Amino acid sequence: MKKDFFCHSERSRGISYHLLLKLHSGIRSLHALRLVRMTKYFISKIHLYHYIILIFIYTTTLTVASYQVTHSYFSDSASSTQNAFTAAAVFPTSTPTPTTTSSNIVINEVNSSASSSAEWVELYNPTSSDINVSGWTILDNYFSDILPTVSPIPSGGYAVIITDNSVVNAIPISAITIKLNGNAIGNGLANDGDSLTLLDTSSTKIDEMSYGNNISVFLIPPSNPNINQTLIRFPNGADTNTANDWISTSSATLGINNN
Ligand SMILES: [Ca+2]
Ligand SMILES: [Ca+2]
Ligand SMILES: [Ca+2]
Repeated sequence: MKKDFFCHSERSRGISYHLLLKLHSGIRSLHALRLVRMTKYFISKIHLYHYIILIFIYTTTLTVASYQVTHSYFSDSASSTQNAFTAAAVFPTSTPTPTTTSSNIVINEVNSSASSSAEWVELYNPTSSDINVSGWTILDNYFSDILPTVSPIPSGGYAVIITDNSVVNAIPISAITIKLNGNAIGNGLANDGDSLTLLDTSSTKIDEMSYGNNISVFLIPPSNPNINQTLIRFPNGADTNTANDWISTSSATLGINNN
């Protein structure tokens, strides 16, 4: 009995132990299952986090790239726009075209290389109005002469100042002949250099020039012309108030256009 009891007890304990093992195993299995589920859960969460992180990184990259592209675009656009504005702003202040035509009578051609009686000075009226030069004054480096009463120089027309019409006798009819009293323009136009100044009746300086070794008007004057040459404004009537307006020519254009 005791043995039976013992045996029973032993069997009961064996069964209990077996049951405990089963229970333990079940618990372990349950824990293992939970562990697997939790692991899967965390893995899934980790994947989700990875996805979120990747999406975040991707979105951030796109945003940065978009910003860079946008920034670059506006930067280029601004530059182009600025260039356009700069160019547009320059137009109104561009270098003005120099005044190449006088608004009054100009000394247009000078024959100084001849003897005094053969010398002449051509005047040109580049304006749109006739201009009366009667009573005006012509000066060289030494003397002055008053111009006699003559017909006005027509718009675009010419006049020639002379002293001896028997020597200078090829003035075209279209030009006004202005014959001075006396035998020279001033004290004569020196071949190596002289000056000429034209004043109106109010003694206002209308035009002036110098050539050769005379620097009273131009510090660097046009060279004195050779014998049988004249000095001309070229192009005809050019007037920038510099020696560049003047050249020598062997083809005199007495009383007509210098071109
Ligand atoms: Ca002379
Ligand atoms: Ca002189
Ligand atoms: Ca001429």
